[in-house]
Amino acid sequence: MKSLLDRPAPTDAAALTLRRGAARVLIDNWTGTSTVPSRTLYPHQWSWDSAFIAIGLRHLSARRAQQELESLLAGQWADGRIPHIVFNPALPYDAYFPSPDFWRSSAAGRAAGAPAAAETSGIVQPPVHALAAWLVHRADPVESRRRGFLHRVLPRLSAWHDYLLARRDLGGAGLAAVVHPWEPGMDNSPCWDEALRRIEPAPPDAFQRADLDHGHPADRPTDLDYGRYVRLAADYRDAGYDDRAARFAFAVEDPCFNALLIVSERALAAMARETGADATVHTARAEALTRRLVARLWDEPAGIFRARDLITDTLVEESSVSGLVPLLVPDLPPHIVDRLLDTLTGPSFTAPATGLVPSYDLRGHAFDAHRYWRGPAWFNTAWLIHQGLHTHALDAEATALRSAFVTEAGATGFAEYVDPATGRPRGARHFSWTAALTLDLLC
Ligand code: 9WN
Repeated sequence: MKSLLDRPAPTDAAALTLRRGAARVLIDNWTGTSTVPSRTLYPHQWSWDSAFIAIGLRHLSARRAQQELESLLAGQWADGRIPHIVFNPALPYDAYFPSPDFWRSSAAGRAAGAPAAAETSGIVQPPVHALAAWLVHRADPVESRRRGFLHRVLPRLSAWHDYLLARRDLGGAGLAAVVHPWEPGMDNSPCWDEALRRIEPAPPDAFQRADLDHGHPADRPTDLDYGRYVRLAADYRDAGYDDRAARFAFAVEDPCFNALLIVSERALAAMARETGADATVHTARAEALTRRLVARLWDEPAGIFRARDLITDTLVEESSVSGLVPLLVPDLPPHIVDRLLDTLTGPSFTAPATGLVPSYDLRGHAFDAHRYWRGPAWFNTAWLIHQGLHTHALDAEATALRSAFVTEAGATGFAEYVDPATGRPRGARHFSWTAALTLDLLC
């Protein structure tokens, strides 16, 4: 983490222009209390987006970065979950689907502790928040202490992790499970295809997509995917978002999600030490989670971490960028780091034209260069892998990835994702986490 704070300021004119462009995106996408991922496609507040955005915002205003995280935490449920969307009440319901009248959090989620004052979704996203909070604190410790930032967020972030480790340990082996493809943040990854085939889709006339008003159909999940997303979310809602009562038809242990939990537990330990609280519980959790991640999700012959489908209790034989993100974990066995590096730099994940990391195996049977999480290269996962490379002192590889990131982010107008073979932008432009993480790499 220290390396994030030690980088030299940009020195040349191109970097300064890029920095200004990235700052402009974050200013334009700021609503007054938080930042939308995109003014068109995603006009509310998203959970892991806000964490990545805060990591970049801290270079513009530590105060605003704190606000970004605290506004998200205002939507936290009493059971500890941080919902994946906090809705902006000023927007009409047709601005995004599924809208508040689908999730009905304040009514359907009342027993699970949904807030009465805000409408949110009922599912979660990867736990990047504690890592983000610690980096935000480190950016301006004086301002952070003055506002009591860590004292305010530490109990909430601890409750969030407690929720994941207690209520979401659906496999009973000490890892957190996701119960909807939106939860790992990689909606239509081929990793979920087999599990989703078991789900009866909601009928097409039961819902109206809003994403196709702003996104190209070839870049987005299909209608069949949406039918299944709707079915799973509606079933969870109808069970009162109660993790003990719900009968999950989709339950997966995802490597990226759990790697982020480990790194965020380590961040909680750092925050606890800083505030004079007990850090040992978080350190012990991070160590135990690391052992379980390796025991349950490492695929030695494949040289990558894999998702575990808890309904069949088998590893999913698809290679996605999620399986490379555990490079972030500092105390991985050295031979696993070596194998991950081989996989990252091998033919499945080396996109020569861009130098970015595709979201799915370039040689995989389901690879699609345009369709969302089925091949395009994303900037948040590139940033995570960049951090992982530095964590293991793979500085030359980290520098190469950083340079590819900054070049492509600038050339594409801060695109949501790019075709890894051509570098052409796909999805939304002026996308907040792309801009925020560019700023972070430039500062
Ligand atoms: C559903 C906001 C989010 C990201 C996810 C990305 C996409 C939403 C959607 O956009 O998901 O949550 O409507 O497709 O997959 O990672 O957080 O940027």
